[in-house]
Amino acid sequence: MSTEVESAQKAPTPEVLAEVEREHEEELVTAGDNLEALNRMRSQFFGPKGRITSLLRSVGQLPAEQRREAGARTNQLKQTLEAKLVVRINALESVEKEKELRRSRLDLTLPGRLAHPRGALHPVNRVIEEMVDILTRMGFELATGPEVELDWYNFEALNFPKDHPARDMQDTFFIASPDGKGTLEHVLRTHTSPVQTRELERRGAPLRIIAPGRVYRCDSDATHSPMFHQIEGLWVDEGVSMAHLKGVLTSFINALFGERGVRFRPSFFPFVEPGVEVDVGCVFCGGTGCRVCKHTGWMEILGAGMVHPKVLENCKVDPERYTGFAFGLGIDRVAMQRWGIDDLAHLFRSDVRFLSQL
Ligand code: 2U9
Repeated sequence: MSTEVESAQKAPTPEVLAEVEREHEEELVTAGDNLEALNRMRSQFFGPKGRITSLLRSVGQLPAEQRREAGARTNQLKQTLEAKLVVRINALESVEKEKELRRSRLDLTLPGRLAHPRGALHPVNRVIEEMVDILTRMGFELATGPEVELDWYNFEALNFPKDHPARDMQDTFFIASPDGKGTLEHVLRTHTSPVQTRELERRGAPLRIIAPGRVYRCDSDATHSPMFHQIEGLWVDEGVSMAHLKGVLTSFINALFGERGVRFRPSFFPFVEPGVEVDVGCVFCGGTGCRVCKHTGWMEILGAGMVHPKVLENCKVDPERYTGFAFGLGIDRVAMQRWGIDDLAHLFRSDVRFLSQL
């Protein structure tokens, strides 16, 4: 390939123009479909320092009588050669553009790239749904209530004595009254029992309800969280007895854990009389004894009892006519047992890496 300087010094004689044309032809063949090479050629021949541009400039150096013809010839050649080049460049550019359009064409039928991965119910909600499903099939209705409660519905109506440890600041979150005075009248509910005291007072007997939900206690370690979940049940009607309590709870536990044995032990809660604690045959060892059940073969699962007559009275239900039983259990503990979770906090961290393993 000859340099720009070399041709700049030549005058545009027919021989020089023929040589330039031949070179242009050769380089056009060499460049082929290479767009970059063709563009380079364009500036080498027709750019400000290009060979044809230099030839045009050198027309002025020719004797006056030759200038006109040499100028016309050179211009004619410039137009012919540049047109050839531009046609090729344009054709290649439109092929490239077409290719690019094909590459970037929008397919509106494709699923969105930012589609959210499918989620799943939280393990606690899965257990709640399962329990609610079992109990509603037994005729219990779902009830809900406030999480900020009055002392009356959370403690007093349930026969908690004034000096009961649960009423201590160490155990319960007390909420300041709107005037800022510490009247100790509002608490974060420590169990879902106030849902039942409210419903019993509002709707009276007969009543068969369950109350799942969040509850709050001043407690925090590997097995206790300041917020956890409970489900409670209450059945009040004429003639409800301990036999109903045992029958309903045995069916409930069998449906939840499979038939592995149920055991009732006497216990005490201020809102029931008599009170019981209910165990299920250990789900880990099947009853032979292991570390989880502390080698007893049993796992404590819920508390229950016949509703204390004083509680019925506090809820404006006649204890001479009606009797009832109630039960309560922690939902998080059941979820921990079911999926072998060793730290309660895992349930409340909302870490998808953990939750998606369940
Ligand atoms: C009314 C009358 C009685 C609800 C009951 C229990 C027994 C019980 C604990 C289990 C583990 C709470 O999560 S836990 O710490 N609950 O043992 N709860 S009877 O008794 C009621 C409720 C409402 C009107």
